[in-house]
Amino acid sequence: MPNTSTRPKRGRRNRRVPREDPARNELVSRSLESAQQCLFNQDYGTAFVHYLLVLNLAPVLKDFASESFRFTLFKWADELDSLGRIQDLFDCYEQALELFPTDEVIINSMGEHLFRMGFRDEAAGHFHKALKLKPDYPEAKENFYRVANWLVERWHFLMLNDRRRNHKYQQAIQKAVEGGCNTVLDIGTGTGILGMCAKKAGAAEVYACELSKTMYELACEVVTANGMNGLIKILHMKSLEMEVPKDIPKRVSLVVTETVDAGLFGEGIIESLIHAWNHLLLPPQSTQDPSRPPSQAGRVIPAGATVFGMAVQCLEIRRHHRLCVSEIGGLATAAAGELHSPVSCSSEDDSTEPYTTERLSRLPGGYTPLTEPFNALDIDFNNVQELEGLCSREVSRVRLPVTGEGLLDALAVWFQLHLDQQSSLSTGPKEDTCWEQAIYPVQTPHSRIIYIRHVQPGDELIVEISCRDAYLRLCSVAVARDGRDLNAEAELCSALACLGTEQSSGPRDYTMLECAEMALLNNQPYHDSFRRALAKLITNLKDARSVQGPSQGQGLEVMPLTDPPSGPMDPGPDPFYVLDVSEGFSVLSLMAASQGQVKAYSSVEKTQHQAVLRRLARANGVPEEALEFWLNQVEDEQAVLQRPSREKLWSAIILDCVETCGLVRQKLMEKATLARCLLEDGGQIFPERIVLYGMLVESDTLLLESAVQGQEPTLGFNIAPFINQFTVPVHVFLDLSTLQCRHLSDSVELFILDLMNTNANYTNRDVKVQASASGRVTAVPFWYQIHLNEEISLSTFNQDSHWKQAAVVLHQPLAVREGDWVRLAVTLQKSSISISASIEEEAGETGTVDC
Ligand code: 44T
Repeated sequence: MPNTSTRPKRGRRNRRVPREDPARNELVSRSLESAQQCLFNQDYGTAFVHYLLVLNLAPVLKDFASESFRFTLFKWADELDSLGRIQDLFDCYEQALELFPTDEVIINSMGEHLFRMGFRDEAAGHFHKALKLKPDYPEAKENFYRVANWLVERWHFLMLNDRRRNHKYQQAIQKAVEGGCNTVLDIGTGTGILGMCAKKAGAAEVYACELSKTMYELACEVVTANGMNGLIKILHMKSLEMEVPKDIPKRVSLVVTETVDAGLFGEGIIESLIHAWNHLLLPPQSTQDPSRPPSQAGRVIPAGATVFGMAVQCLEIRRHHRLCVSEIGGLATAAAGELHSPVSCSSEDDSTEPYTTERLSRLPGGYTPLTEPFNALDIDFNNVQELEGLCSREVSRVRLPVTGEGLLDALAVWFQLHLDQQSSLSTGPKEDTCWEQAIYPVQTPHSRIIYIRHVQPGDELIVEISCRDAYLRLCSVAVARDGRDLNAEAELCSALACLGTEQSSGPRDYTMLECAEMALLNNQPYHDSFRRALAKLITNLKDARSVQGPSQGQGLEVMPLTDPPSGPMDPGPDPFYVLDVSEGFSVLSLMAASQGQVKAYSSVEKTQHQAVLRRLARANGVPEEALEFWLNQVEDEQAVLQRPSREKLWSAIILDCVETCGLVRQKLMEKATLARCLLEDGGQIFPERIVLYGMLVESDTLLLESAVQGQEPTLGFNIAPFINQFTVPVHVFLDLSTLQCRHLSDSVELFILDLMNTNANYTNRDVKVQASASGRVTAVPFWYQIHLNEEISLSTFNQDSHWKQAAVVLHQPLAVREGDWVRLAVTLQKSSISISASIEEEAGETGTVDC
């Protein structure tokens, strides 16, 4: 080692400098003192500047001061955030990362700020980096898992695992390239698979574009790993921004693309292809001059598509898109007015989407076809005039014979993608396909029209098909029975009935609710359970007050449950304070207020939603002052959990503990701990306890949705290790009742979360469960029993539930034989669950708890 004597010395001398410089040392120690003093005084901005100075001058102090430095940074960043000083906030993080470039806590925290500000990709990049630095860091893990779905949507796994689809595309591309199309552009390349097919088929030049940054980076990695670096030019841009010769040297002879969603046009394929024909593709093969060689003509794979539609009855769709109940937890709902889901085709409103997507075959409760499938549209992607004419086309009307009896809930849409003359892919509900169908729910129109929804064979359904703003729109506009338009008649009757009433003036307002909020409103067992549990609590508290005497409450007399408190002039008995901190729209506060002698606070934020609650309160005889909006009262949203007033405590706090997707809500236990301190004696948190249940299953579907299964499905290309970095072990939004799987055990209690005694909780638990059949355990689906009190509980795995279920997909499938005992090591850190499974040699008791 010839040079070691000189180089380290220089380093050592450099490092010694600060120690040898008393003035510098003095500055460091004074700044450190000031930093600590400022920190003590909660002057985080100044403390941060002092710490920066100290650590830049004396890096040896990094270990000593890192904790306080981080604390200061986070506090200062929160202040900057609330002041809207975003640039300053990120400058602070940059400075902190110069000092601590591999500090996963700082990186993760910066990600959280980025995320809150809507920079999802950047945020996810930070969570990913923090996790790479410390794979077991629970905060980063939880954050990364929550955003991975947005970075790389789960359907990428499904599409890549779909051998048939990959094979058909490959065949069509190979045929086109061998037929002479030797310059190729792959629009929306994803992982690069179609571009690689073209190259492998022998195309001379292959270009690919991808608008998502994460997918673009993945495509670059994949192409390199498959030895095609430099052979495929990948551009990180939307195809609409591409120009010849700036981005590609000349027009290409083949565009390949699969930029289609369940509704065919939702990824903008019409616009992309019009642009491609006008700017990126050679002119099409013309009928006048068929002699032009394929290398001199342009074409597109897929060549076109046929869209199908079908009217269906489906309770699951209905309860997510319209209010189906006239009473919720004792409250009449009529006064709520028109409630709409954000999916509506008839609406002129930009805030709604024309369709949602579902896999019809997996909808709990199934569906009933009300018509035969009908041909809604044919489109030729090789005909630019047709593409351009699509949006200006007249709205077409079709009359469809009704073939089944039932309630018209939705129009379902799917398509056949014609790759070329010979080969096509179908996304239909009866196909063995990974595709979902587009669902156009039939909404109650905004006007007074009473829409006839009950149809029967012999009726005719009139459906309008249009293509406004390049979205395919299907709208059922009328039902004809015996040749008469039933809706027009109903409208006329309704108009007559409303004549002279205020309703007849102009269209009525409506309020938008998310699909999950709508399903929650329709969930009667949920509201009835809360109503009973609240009534019980209030009765108990009243009893307790009457025993304790007037010192505890001003009024002694116990009011009947249904009686509202007396008017504002009469102070009446001291009310019970109830706080509902449910996320989104919730009527629980109103239900509490309707019990009488209750002052309820709702955390509903949207003014429109508050207005609905006020209308419902008025119509249900709840005095105005019995319901207040908590977020209007507290200045800081983060400080939602406070006492109702300085001298009062809450009788009940309602916490929203399980998200619709099937996961425990983030920071639930922290909230419960805080809530516990704000309760009066005998007060309660709802729910008081939640119990997690799970079971062993063998499900290939879950595997296919979570990771690319080797090289075989992807035409031999090496893609899996790259995209699988975005695998998330917990699957959300599952419909467990219709998931294709084999049950390999009974359900078993996995975990208990005690919200009334947060100290009683643990983070790890070993559970033993016996296999009831032989097979491969690939996943552990889980759900919750939510205990409002000792007697009343709700399951999140139930037909009326607005909740979906979730599942942990095991890292490696576990082979079991019937009768084997399986040990599940369950961990709940923060709010994220992880489970590993192993065969237990000896049978034993369930539930070893490790605190
Ligand atoms: N999902 C289907 C839709 N892109 C597929 O960024 C089927 C959904 C689906 N890039 C369940 C099952 C399934 N220029 O990475 C994306 C996207 C990109 C573009 C450049 C453009 N003009 C575009 C337009 C889109 O293309 C990639 C594929 S889009 C495919 C959508 C399995 N749920």
